[in-house]
Amino acid sequence: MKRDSTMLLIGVGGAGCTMVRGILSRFGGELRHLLVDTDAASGDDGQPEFLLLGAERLSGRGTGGEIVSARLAAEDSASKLDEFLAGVRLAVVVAGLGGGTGSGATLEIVKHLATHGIVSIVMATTPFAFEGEGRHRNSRGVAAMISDAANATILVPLDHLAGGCDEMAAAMRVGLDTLAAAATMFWRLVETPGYIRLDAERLRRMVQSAGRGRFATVCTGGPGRAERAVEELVRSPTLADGTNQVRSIICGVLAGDDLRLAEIGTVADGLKTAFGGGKCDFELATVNDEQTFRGKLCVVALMFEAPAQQQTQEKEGSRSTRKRKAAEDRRRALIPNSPFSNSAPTIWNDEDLDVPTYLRQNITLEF
Ligand SMILES: Nc1nc2c(ncn2[C@@H]2O[C@H](COP(=O)(O)OP(=O)(O)OP(=O)(O)O)[C@@H](O)[C@H]2O)c(=O)[nH]1
Ligand SMILES: [Mg+2]
Repeated sequence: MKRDSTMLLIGVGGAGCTMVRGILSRFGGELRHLLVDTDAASGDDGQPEFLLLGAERLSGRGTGGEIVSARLAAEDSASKLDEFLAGVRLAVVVAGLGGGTGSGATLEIVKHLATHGIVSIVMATTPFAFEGEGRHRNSRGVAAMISDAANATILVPLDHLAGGCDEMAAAMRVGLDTLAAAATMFWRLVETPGYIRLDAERLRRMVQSAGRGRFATVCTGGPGRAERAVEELVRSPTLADGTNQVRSIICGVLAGDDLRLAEIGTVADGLKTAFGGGKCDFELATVNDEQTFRGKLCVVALMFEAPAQQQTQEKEGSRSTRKRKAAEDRRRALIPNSPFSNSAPTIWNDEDLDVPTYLRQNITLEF
């Protein structure tokens, strides 16, 4: 394992560990990584880079879908996690949302990383439609919290990753495989750089305030391959998901020795025009690897919607509007005929000062 890298790949929960194994076998070389799970079975292949979360609390049996148990287990094991973090500056956390561990432990791990100044990017799947409401509830409940805690978050619905599969078994396999293949390409950009580099520190700076993201990869070949790559990316369901304007794009072009400058230009211009409205931060890196990409042109595109700082301000704005609205509703319920019922509340320390103290503090007055 490459211990001196400042970039660490962390797989959380059953699906997260499976994805990391998929990335390792595709990458083929040394890659700094860690598998974490509440289920001892994820470490069964004797990987030294395995951390069992909450061993005393859960006895290595997993959480049975309980997010709270996973959060507590991750908190119990925080100091053990530290043993794997020496020198790490950027962590890529992969998980499947929907169960207990991938959802709950990911949240706590990302918060813990932040206390060490480690920038985190979470790449997680959200459940297939057929998985049932319980798993969707788990996923929805935690996704916003993970987005708040991580520097950048890319959530990919499994339905988008394995949309073309009819059979359930194939869909399950293809879903995680597709994300692992995409993440491997991304890793190659940093670890096996070509003529235009994307080093870990540059990536860290871009990810630091990136916010919500989307992610897609394509591979084409033959004449017009660059144009076709752009067309396929424009049609990609995982990129069509966004709701806001794209603010920054990280684009990787992976090819053999026949990569032409004009092709790089076609891909860069095509993505900037299609997704960034021509004006967004754009970072491009290439990998030239004749053995792996002979005759192919693969493009990995990562797009982020808004700087985290700005998102936070927007969130703060809507949060204070919500708080004010809730205070007004509370006041109407407490003192329905008050002359203040329809005026703006005076909020101090989250308390509505227009409501008498004995009502705010639930004190019963005795006459
Ligand atoms: N495509 C695919 N998705 C999977 C697979 N295993 C899990 N997932 C996805 O990941 C989500 C979480 O499942 P797991 O990773 O098994 O759950 P966990 O994080 O280990 O959580 P607990 O076992 O409940 O503590 C599921 O709801 C699925 O959406 C798999 O083999 N293939
Ligand atoms: Mg599990």
